Amino acid sequence: LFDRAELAPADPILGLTEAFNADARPEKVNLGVGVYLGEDGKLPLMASVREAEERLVAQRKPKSYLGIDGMPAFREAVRGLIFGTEAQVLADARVATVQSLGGTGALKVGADLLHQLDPEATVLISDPSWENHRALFTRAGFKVEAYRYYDPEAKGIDFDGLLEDLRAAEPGTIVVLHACCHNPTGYDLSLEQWDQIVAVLDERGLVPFLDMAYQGFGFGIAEDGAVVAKFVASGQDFLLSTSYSKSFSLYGERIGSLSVVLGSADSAKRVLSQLKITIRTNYSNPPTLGAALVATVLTDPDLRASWETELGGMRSRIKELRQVLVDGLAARGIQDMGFIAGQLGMFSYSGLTKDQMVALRTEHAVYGLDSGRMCVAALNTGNLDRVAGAIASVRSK
Ligand code: PLP
Ligand code: TYF
Repeated sequence: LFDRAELAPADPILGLTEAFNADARPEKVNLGVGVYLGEDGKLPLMASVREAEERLVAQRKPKSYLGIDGMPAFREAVRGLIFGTEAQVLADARVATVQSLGGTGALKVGADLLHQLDPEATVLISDPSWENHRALFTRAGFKVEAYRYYDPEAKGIDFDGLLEDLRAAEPGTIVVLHACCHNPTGYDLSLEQWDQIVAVLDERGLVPFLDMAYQGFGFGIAEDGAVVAKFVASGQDFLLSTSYSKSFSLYGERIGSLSVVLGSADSAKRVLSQLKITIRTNYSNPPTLGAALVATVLTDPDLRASWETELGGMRSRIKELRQVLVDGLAARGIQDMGFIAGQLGMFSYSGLTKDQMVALRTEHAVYGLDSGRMCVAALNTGNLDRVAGAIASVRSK
């Protein structure tokens, strides 16, 4: 039987980290995986999260099972964060929300639900998108295609192409959209452009699946979440996956949520029952710690304020790092990479070619993706000069 198992290629992003770890050069820099690192080059434990964990440990609670859909206090808190505590759609009980194993788990539970309801539907993802979008929806049984998004000439979004591709999609097509901080390009739609997208999705009877993995890393928590309210206001059904991996620096706790917004409380009840079957037959119920930490931070006023300040600090530091990189490149005669400063979130689509990215890795021990994507959130004052020098060097060849 197992002779039939072929050797699968490594995940293009996580596989790079393995290569990085095996690299003996002390000056190496990992700009591959999307992880925010502090000035010391290490993964931060946020003070608000640490305090919440200390309080939880002090309680010495027994470790019972959670419900299939997760911790009620967590679901309540994140629904407030995503939709607004006073949102009418919540009061109307039109949202089905489950706790998930990170943003990835939310996408997979959502994909499984959709596949059960409409196995013939096509899924559209952005060109380019997070690598795992294609793999995950393909594995869930869907045919996956792409809509135009990035325009390399304009260093921005091909908005006309995007609209055209959405208008041409069959009704019932599932459209995966990055709510903010587009991975990998760093280019987001303006609010006016979102209005047009929301309208086209509605008119064409498409099924929006918003993926929000970086809330708070673009312009702010409320600003980055504004697109959610636009979808709610449009009255169409949609799915929303969220991740707290980055915004709470809780990568390994695997904490996220999936919400499905529907037209009636009855639909929400039926959909929730189906989501629970998907979860039950995969991993029964989710783990507790990440949910308890996020719920504690969001509901305690002091911890909440501290978390918002810390997240704001990460956001503004990334912006500074972008600018220092642009300045460092300019000082080395590279004048045409100023766009890095204006991109949003953790990533920069640098425009470097695959050959240049390989040269960065082999000659300079600077690891980024072959697509040219670099995680600017892993830069610090200690490695910025080297990275700028390395980019300038591969550009001059
Ligand atoms: N969606 C996007 C666009 C991402 O960049 C990520 C990154 O990790 C995820 C989903 C998955 O989030 P998580 O690590 O919480 O599973
Ligand atoms: O794009 C990234 O780097 C992050 C982290 O299979 C990640 O989203 C990368 C690959 C993967 C899971 C998470």
